[in-house]
Amino acid sequence: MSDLSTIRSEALSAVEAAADLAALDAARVSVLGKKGSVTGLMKTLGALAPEERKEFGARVNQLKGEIETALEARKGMLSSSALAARLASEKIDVSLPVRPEAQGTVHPIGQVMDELAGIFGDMGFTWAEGPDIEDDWHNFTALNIPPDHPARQMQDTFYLPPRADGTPMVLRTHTSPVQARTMLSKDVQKMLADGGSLRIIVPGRTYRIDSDATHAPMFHQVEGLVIDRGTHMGHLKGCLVDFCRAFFEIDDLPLRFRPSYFPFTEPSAEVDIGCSWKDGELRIGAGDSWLEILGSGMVHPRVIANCGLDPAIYQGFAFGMGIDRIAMLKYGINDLRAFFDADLRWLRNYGFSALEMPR
Ligand code: 2U9
Repeated sequence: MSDLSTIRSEALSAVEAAADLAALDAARVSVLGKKGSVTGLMKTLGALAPEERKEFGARVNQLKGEIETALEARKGMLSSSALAARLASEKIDVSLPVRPEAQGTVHPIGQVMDELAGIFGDMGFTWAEGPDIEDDWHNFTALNIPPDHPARQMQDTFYLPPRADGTPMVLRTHTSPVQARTMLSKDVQKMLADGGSLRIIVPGRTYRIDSDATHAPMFHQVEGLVIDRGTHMGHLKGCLVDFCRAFFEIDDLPLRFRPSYFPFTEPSAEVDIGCSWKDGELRIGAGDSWLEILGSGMVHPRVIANCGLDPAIYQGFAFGMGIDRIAMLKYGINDLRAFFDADLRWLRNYGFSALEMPR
C-alpha cells in the first residue's frame, strides 16, 4: 500500500520536475519502462491470490493511467514552450531583400524578344510559333524557293533523315514556314474571308551551316507578316520606319530602303539605318554611314497562292531580321559566340533585370 503511494508521489514529482522533453522521457522510462517502478508492481501481480490480484491490479492500473495522463500533460506543456523558444530565437524577417547572388538575369536575346513583342504588339501583331524541324515543302517550296536555289544546297541547310513516307526534313533555315503554316490554317482563312487581316511576328531559333564571329549554326530570327486586302509598299515602309525608331529609341533615326531580291517577296527591299563611326566605335543615328538591319518585301503572289489564298484578293508584306544581330547592335555586344557560351560572368554583365519592363 505504502509502496503504491510512494511510487505514485515519486513518479508524479519526476514528471513535474522534468525540465525538457528528454528529461520527461527519462522519467517515463523510470516508471513505465521495462525496469520501471510501475512495471515492477505489475510483475508482482502474478504471485497474488486471485481476489487480492483483482483489487490490487485495479489500483496499479489506475496509477498507471494517472501517470500516463500526467506524462501527456507535461509533454504538451514542454512541447509548446520548446516551440515558443524556437519561434523567439529563429525569427525570419520577410522584408529583407533577397541575396544578390541568387538573382539571375534575362539573356539579351530574351530581352530583345520582349521588346519586339512590345513594339509590334502596339501595332496589332500577335506572336506565332512553329516547329524547328520542318519538312522541305514548308521551309522551301511554299516560299517559292525552287529546288535548284542556292539556299537549298547542302552547305547552308542541315538536312535530317526523311520521314517514313520519304518527305525530306530539315532544321528550318528561317522562321518563314511558320507564316506559311499560319496562312494555311483554317481559322486564319476563315478570319480573312470574314474581312479580318493577319498580322504576326514569328521569333524563334533558325539553323544554317555557318560559324564565325558574326554567324552561329543556330541563331534567332524574327520575321513579320501582314496579309490584308489592298496592302502596299507604303504600309511596309510605315511599319518598318516606326519599328526601327522605337527599337533603337531614336525618333529621327534615318532609314534607307534599297532594292533587293528574295524568292518569297516581290518587290523586295533591304533596310539600312543611319550611323557613324568614331574611333572605331559605332554610333546609331544620323551620320554619314548606313548599316543594313533587315530585309523586307511584298509577299510574292505565288507564295500567297501556295498558302491557299487568292493573290487577286489578298496582298501582304513581310520582313525578317536577325535577333542576335539587332541585340548586338543595340547593346554594344561584339562577339556573337558569347551569346551561347552560358558564361555567368558574361550574363551578369550583359543580362537584364527580370523586373525591368520592356519599353
Ligand atoms: C512568307 C512570306 C514572306 C520573310 C522575309 C526577309 C525578307 C529577310 C533575312 C534577314 C536577315 C533573315 O536573319 S536573316 O538572315 N530575312 O530578309 N524575310 S522578307 O518573308 C516571308 C516569309 C513568309 C509566307
